Amino acid sequence: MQLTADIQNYHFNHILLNAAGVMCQTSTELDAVLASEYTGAVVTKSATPLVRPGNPAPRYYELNNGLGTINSMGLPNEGFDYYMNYVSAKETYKPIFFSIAGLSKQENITMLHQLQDADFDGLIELNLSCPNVPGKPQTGYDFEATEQILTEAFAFFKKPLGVKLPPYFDIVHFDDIAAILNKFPLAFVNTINSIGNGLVIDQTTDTVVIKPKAGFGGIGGTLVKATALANVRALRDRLNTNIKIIGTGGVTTGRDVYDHILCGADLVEVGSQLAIEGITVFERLEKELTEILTKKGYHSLDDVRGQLKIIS
Ligand code: RRO
Repeated sequence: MQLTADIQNYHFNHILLNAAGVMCQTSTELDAVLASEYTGAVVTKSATPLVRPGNPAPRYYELNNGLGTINSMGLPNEGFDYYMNYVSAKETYKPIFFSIAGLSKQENITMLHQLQDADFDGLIELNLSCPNVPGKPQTGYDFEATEQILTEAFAFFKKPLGVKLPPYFDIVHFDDIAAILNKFPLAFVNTINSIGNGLVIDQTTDTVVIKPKAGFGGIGGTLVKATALANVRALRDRLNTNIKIIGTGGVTTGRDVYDHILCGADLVEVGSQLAIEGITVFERLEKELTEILTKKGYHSLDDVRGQLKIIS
């Protein structure tokens, strides 16, 4: 079974990879994702210009019964130069996504200039949707700011650039964000980041489960699958066909991967379940996906991608 995908000139031998933030902060973790036989690529932890420790602990919590996760990591990362050194030294046939999340437009533009000038030949993911830095709203919910940063970026940036988006919840917001994104030669759109500012309560102690922001944090895992699928589907329907879609959110089984592809995803990322299960999740998910495709008599993902049926 061929489980492959392409974004511009980049070929992916497998469609699964980590979601930014999970198993990708250190070179050891990045190496582990690249070394898995079942990943098609790796994405780095979103970088800021300088190293950041992130928010105080506890800042990550797994809900009971595999429902999902809440996090308020607060962008802990080793700093832009660390990831630049990593990708520059790395010899791998797998594409690398270099994720950046500056705390201001200027920080993002500065990092994009550095990426433009470097001999890094992978893809770049501009994270417009971190929900967890106190005092910093998610750019992806500010349509004017989103258009502004993309206008400034594409004035000079020539490498394959995509954006990581927050989830949208209203049809008019799908329409509006797609209209903006379609103005730019984006290589891909990654949807969704965690659902921002959820709240989880410990029933024994009546206390929030994470410390930052009085317990508010980004929700991932099974709880967000329906929202993730809706965003993949809505954006696939609205975006130019040359903008590829990375589906992220709620992937814990091969069926979840299949559903993302049905909605139009080209690649599928695993966040919470990778954190919970570890690197072997990729093998399990690919095997479960292959079983579903075989049972249905499909030979390629092209038979499935975007083929979601609706009730007439
Ligand atoms: O580091 C984080 O708190 C974080 C980031 Br940058 C993000 O984009 N999404 C998320 O759930 N957590």
